[in-house]
Amino acid sequence: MPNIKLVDAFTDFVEESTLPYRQMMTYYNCALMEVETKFKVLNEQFSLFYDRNPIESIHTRIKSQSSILKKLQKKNLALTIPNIENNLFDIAGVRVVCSFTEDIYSLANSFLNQDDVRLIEKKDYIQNPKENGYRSLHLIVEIPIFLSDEKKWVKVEVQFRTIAMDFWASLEHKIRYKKNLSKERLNEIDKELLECAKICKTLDEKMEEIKTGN
Ligand code: 0O2
Repeated sequence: MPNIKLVDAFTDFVEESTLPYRQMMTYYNCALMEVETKFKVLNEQFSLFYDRNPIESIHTRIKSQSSILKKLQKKNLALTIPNIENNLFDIAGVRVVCSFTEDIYSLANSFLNQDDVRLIEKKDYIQNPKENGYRSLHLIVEIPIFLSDEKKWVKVEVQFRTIAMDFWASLEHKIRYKKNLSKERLNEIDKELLECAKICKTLDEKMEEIKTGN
């Protein structure tokens, strides 16, 4: 159920700044198309050389209005277009779900080696998982989009996960945000989810071993 006050605040803001807001969102959408195409190209080339596709699926999304507002509030920032552009780097998000952990690093390297991709930040939650067990490789990059009369650099967050990492993260999100759970039950759930994250890690390692024959 969306938070009505947040939705109202955003509706007022969009109405007051219709054109700049639509322009900003169009830039993020164009950047998503560019990045998605880059990964589709890499997937094709990889399958030519190795006879298999390293990418299972690619998802793109624009951050929801209520998430944008919540994140600005968390950072104590007012709802303005410059605040969104200069402080929120995950408005445009791409999730690349890969077959094997090794594929994540090969794809990330090939992507970052492209001369029109600027790395802004890298968080490796595969090498250093979050305390709750979350694993994924996050990159914040800037890529150019070519408009009729200018070139504009736009930030995009790319999350790389294996199928097992994605399975865990998707279900964790659903389970953790279930309402009306007692503190004791939440603690139990945390422990059980951490256990599941370890099982997913073992599965990824086992699959990698089977693939390489070691
Ligand atoms: P949504 O719905 O994807 O937009 P920062 O962005 O640097 O200010 P933050 O938000 O801690 O700080 O960044 P981080 O750690 O890179 O995580 C951002 C995103 O990663 C989240 O987006 C989730 O998509 C995913 N993520 C991070 N930790 C977890 C986790 O424990 N469980 C799951 N399921 N996903 C996680 P948002 O903004 O939360 O939401």
